[in-house]
Amino acid sequence: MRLFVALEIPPGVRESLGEFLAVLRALSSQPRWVRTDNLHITLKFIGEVLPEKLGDIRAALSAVHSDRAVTLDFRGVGFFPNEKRPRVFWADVEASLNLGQLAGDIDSALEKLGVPPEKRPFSPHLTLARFEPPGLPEKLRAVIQENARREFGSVAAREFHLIESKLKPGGAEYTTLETFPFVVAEV
Ligand code: 2AM
Repeated sequence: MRLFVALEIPPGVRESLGEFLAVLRALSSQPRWVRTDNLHITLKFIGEVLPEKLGDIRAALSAVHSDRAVTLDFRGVGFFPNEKRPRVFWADVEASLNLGQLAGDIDSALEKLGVPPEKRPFSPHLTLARFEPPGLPEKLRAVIQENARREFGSVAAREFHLIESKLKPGGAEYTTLETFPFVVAEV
């Protein structure tokens, strides 16, 4: 089974991102737009694991905590690796410092179970579309530039989720397997 750990986004943020994506989708079908229901912030991509490992993964994740909620501000959009030959179009996430700590703790907890650790520093983002092949359709350039600092809302997150991803011809299908409240003692 293919697994990852993610934060969900609240309905208000999902709606405002959905409105923006509907405008872009109407202009061009070219990048693979992420379905609004599927938007999430990945904290750790686990990848393929044997179902027998699930119990250990759940136990490891339930031991990861933070002393306060993670605050997230969704503001602005951009491209990875750059606007010239983009592969990913994302919404920027400005997060409280404990988010990086949380992602690092999840990474370390899973490494003990044999999940390969991240090599790159954690960079929170919300993937909105994937370009295959890389390259921004001209029709989208101006409208994306006009919305480069668009606000989508904010949230205080107190739980993360273990999600199974099933790759289907129509796009990935996600199922939440377990939700982990991570705040132990809020100050
Ligand atoms: P992304 O948002 O940056 O595309 C499920 O596939 C989630 O895991 C996606 O949101 C994706 O992040 C993330 N992910 C991270 N590394 C991945 C990898 N090597 N293959 C597939 N997904 C990956």
